Amino acid sequence: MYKLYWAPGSAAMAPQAILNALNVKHELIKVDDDKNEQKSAEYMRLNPHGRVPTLVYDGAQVMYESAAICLFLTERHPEAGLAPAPGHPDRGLFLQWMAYQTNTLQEALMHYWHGNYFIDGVDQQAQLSAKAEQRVDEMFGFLDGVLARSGPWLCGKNFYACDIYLAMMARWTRKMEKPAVHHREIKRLVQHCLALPAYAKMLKDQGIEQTA
Ligand SMILES: N[C@@H](CCC(=O)N[C@@H](CS)C(=O)NCC(=O)O)C(=O)O
Repeated sequence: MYKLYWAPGSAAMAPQAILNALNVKHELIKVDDDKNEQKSAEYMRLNPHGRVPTLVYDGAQVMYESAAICLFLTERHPEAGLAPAPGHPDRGLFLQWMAYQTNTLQEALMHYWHGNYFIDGVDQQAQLSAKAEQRVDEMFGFLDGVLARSGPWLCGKNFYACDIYLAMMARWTRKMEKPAVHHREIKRLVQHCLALPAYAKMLKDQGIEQTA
């Protein structure tokens, strides 16, 4: 039994879709970020950074960081085939794309959405956000090229959790002048994810929409 603490449209999207895809018993606990519940003393005992998602497993084990949760869940339930096992030829690329997305793409998206975390001053934050929007589009352009050259998925022929993670990242660009889905292959990947019952259920349960 797992417990996932989530907020709508947050970094909980991919772990939640993966829990559905793995078909494992889990409980969803909403953290209302409109009420700043992620900063409540009770939640911060689980996640001292006051961010979502957080996963509780095996009774009292707690972990956070969305990409780590995706890696952990897919390895624990290998029968679903959402991660290549150690030794599989796709393993290196799979780890690369998970790390790239959480470490590079997601960080640029944080600059776009939350300039105030990085710099003081409204004008400076607007400048940071504009620069980040440009960088994010370059990164999606790069990933689009990868999918076109050696797809259809990030690791080639096999669809994995890193592709679900990319669909989550794409939603975070929805307010940009050029959302990620303006890139043809990204659009195709997101459309595929939207058609997956596990992904569609996550969107419905979170009460959010995604288009491609
Ligand atoms: N790298 C973390 C980022 C988590 C994160 O920043 N979550 C956001 C929502 S997407 C959050 O909880 N923000 C609330 C806050 O910063 O107060 C992850 O992937 O889990």
